[in-house]
Amino acid sequence: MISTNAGTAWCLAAALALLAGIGLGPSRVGATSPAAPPAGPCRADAAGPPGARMFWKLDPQGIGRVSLAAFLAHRDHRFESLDADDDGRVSWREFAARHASADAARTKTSFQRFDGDRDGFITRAEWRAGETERFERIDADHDGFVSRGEFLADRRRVCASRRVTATAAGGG
Ligand SMILES: [Ca+2]
Ligand SMILES: [Ca+2]
Repeated sequence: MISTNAGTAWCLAAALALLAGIGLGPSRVGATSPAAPPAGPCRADAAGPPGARMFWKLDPQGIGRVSLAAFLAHRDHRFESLDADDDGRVSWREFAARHASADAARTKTSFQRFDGDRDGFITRAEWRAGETERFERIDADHDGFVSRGEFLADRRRVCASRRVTATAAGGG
């Protein structure tokens, strides 16, 4: 009985720590980051969503790192949600439909990166190859795991490059 209570207490503590980590806890973060990135669709600061929330989806138990297998399992769900007609491959139409609010050129580039043989469809094998490549790029220390820090660092890089692209495209 005692050990069950202790376990419950530990879980609560872990949950609270997790909440603090994703920016829902005490507002320590606001005080220490005067130069927080501007709010927008691509916020990826280490403290707040969506970067931390994305990692939390990969690592719901709060272990702090994700294996390739776990990463691919998570990304398989994404593939299945993109494959609207359930034929086992993602067409350009299906892909574009789910990225309607994103920048069109970037969506095209992203699709082509996955569509290795350029036949206009992303197969599951192509998808996994692309996601494996992505995992390996994020895993900066090459220990076979993507840590929370590595993941957030990658989000910051991606967002920074998007801002540069947006400036180049719209800044005239
Ligand atoms: Ca399909
Ligand atoms: Ca790593």
